[in-house]
Amino acid sequence: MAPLVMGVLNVTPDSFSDGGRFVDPERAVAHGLSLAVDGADVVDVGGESTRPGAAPVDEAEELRRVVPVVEALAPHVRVSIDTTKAAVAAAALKAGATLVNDVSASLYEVAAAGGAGWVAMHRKGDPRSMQVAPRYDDVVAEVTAFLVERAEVARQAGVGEIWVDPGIGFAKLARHNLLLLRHLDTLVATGFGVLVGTSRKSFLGALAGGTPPDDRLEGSLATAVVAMARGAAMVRAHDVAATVQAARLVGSVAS
Ligand code: HH2
Repeated sequence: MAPLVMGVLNVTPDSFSDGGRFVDPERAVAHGLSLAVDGADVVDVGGESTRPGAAPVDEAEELRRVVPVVEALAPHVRVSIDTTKAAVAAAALKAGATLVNDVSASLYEVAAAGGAGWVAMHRKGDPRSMQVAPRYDDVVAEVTAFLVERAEVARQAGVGEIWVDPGIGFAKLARHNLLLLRHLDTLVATGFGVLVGTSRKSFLGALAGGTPPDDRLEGSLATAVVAMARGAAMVRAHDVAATVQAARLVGSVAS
């Protein structure tokens, strides 16, 4: 079976690659629908940027950004809500989302209460501090242990669909990201579904000699293919049509 593709829809003024393009709800909904047409299995709606250095958004503003967009998209495509706030996750589930994409790895109770799936992502610190000298003795072992612990807690709390995500670019240097991709089999071996998001991230720009976010398609696809070939069951991407093609190819080779 082909790995799934989660399409990114940032309803924010300041996301690192598509910030400001979809703040208007009508444009956001239109883009979400186009991601579905392009083959996204899930559209991931976010109202707060997690990029390094991003300023926090207050709850009322985040609700105002995401709820109408989730409501409009949910009848047409599976919607995940990318948030770290319990109230935003709960409101999005009420509006029709069925997956909580949680970069704080803390909202499993909201997912359990709403009968939704849950993504636990690894990071250290918050967006303001996370790229200040991240240090690991063994990044693969530390990230895996953290995610397994979170996933077990969520399972105990009654979450039926659990995904784990190594958090590429979140409190990680380029070499940490590469190690996590190289040894993704360790995370896959835990038995939890693995989600990976490398799309347009800055380590790809750095490795390719300084390309800006919109020019990182090749690196995004190459790393998505590596992740899928190593067992990731879902990848998170901005360039959905190209990533869906790559996912189908990986699926054909694997089966
Ligand atoms: N990356 C970003 C946001 N959410 N969620 C998961 N599960 N995994 C990721 O790797 C991940 C994520 C960052 O990308 P983006 O949404 O494009 O940017 P921003 O946070 O600036 O809105």
